[in-house]
Amino acid sequence: MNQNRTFTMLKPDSIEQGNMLPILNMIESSGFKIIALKYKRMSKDEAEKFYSIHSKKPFFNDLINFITRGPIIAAVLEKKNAVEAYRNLIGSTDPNEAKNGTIRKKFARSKGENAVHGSDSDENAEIEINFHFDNEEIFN
Ligand code: 3AN
Repeated sequence: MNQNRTFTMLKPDSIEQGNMLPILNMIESSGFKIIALKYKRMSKDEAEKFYSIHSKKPFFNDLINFITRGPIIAAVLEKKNAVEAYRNLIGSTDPNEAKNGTIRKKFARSKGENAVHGSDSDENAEIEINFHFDNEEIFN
């Protein structure tokens, strides 16, 4: 398993609020190399597959409606211990609990609309990378 890669998604709220470049800038200036990048809108079908782990949660419908309401940026990031390093950079799911200096503290408005996604394990990073990218779309 590749411990040096993670997957991120800039969610529709980030794009709507004009935070695409500031967030990508924070990612790069924190030492992550962006080795794949895609601007796309997820279909409901894709979103339900991507978030299938949450399908029984009470917020599932809201999550699917939110994530499909506009385009997202999908990216593969490279850094040593990428998953943990990126979870530290994005901060807690709830922006009220996120530490100063994190992406969610700066850009997220709520637990539902929380600016970015970051993989939570090496195993899920591989699954999420493969979900959004073909091998030839990744540059490293
Ligand atoms: P994280 O994105 O920090 O890994 P998860 O995996 O617990 O958090 O949740 C996945 C996504 O589901 C979150 N990014 C958020 O958008 C949404 N979510 C989680 N908990 C809630 C909640 N209580 N209410 C609304 N949306 C939620």
